[in-house]
Amino acid sequence: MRVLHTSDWHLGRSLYGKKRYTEHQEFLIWLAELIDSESIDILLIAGDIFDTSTPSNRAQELYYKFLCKATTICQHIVIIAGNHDSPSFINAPQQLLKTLNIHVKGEADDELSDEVTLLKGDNDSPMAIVCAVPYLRDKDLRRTEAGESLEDKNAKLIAGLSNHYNAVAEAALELRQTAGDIPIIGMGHLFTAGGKTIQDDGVRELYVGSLAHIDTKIFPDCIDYLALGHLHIAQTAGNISHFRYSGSPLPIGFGEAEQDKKVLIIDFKGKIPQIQEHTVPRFQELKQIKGDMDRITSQIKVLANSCPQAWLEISYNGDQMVADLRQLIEDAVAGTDLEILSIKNERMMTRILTSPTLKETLDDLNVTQVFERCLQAYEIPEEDQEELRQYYKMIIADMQEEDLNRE
Ligand SMILES: [Mn+2]
Repeated sequence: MRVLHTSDWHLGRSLYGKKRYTEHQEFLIWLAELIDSESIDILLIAGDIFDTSTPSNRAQELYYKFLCKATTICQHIVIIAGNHDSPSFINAPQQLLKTLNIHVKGEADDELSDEVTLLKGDNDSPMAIVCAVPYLRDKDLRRTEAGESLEDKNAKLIAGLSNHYNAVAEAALELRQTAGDIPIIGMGHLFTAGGKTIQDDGVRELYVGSLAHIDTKIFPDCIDYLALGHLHIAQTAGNISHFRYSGSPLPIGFGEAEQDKKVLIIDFKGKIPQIQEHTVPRFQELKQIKGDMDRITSQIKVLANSCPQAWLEISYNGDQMVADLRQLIEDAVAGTDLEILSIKNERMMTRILTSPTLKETLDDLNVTQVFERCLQAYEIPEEDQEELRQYYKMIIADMQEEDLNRE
């Protein structure tokens, strides 16, 4: 039995306002061909299918067209929602998709055994048991009580996750008693302790500090392979070789641009998984250039030859103040197919951040920087700042967890 594990597609994502549907389309065509040529039986998608909880019609079209194709070339597809997905959106077509052997799990069920599915192959023979645990939201995991500390909250979150996975695993073991000695595959969308992230990937900022870091000990021993999503770099969880993040197939930001992106193919010999990584082609080159004006112009010349269609993120950090930076850079790319997505003047940024008298706009700052500015402006004592930062991150995380179109 062969399984393919992928996650974090973020369909509908744009980069500095530039839409990325073409890359996603090319990825999905490539993926369907791989599923076919590698004779995949089960496809697992471990969350963050979409970038937002209200995906555009075009993003939805990509998703459904892919599913329509994939269901003709593999036997089962199991999909869980991630923190970016709307649970109710993912669940809405559940009954219809079930008829095509596509199993979607948008949110935690009251009846946890409903997250456990026995997948059957030819002649109705049992192939695998999948524990499809979606991204678990705060409200799924704990009851809030007045006056509880951050430590109380984190301890409850971790206990809630651990209980959830244990209950699901128990249901899987019970099922295995009748189904025969087949693999138990876990799924999840969460940040495990020690996970690698990258600046500006939209994951890191939420977790720096003391938000719950989940030890892989919470996952029950009976899981033969754990297909995780959420982190964009392909990696093991807790150094356990059969607990894996596939990572995102496309670089979500320029920071990820130089990494090889992967999907994972797992062959089960009995219950033992053998894992191979498949590198995803780069459908769009993303290049970062950082330096003074000389370095920027010379790098542009190099890239115009070596990587002529690349999208560029340029940071100027030279000593001189350059007033017409944008114009100079636009002149340098004129006549090439290189496309500039972002120009950052780091010299200017540093001055803005240290000198509140200079004009600054919200375009120059991300939400974390805005909050830092508030801490300064209200002269919050140093010793109170860290706690406020943590509460702020919790509020941002809660806002991202709202399921706006549920009704
Ligand atoms: Mn995620």
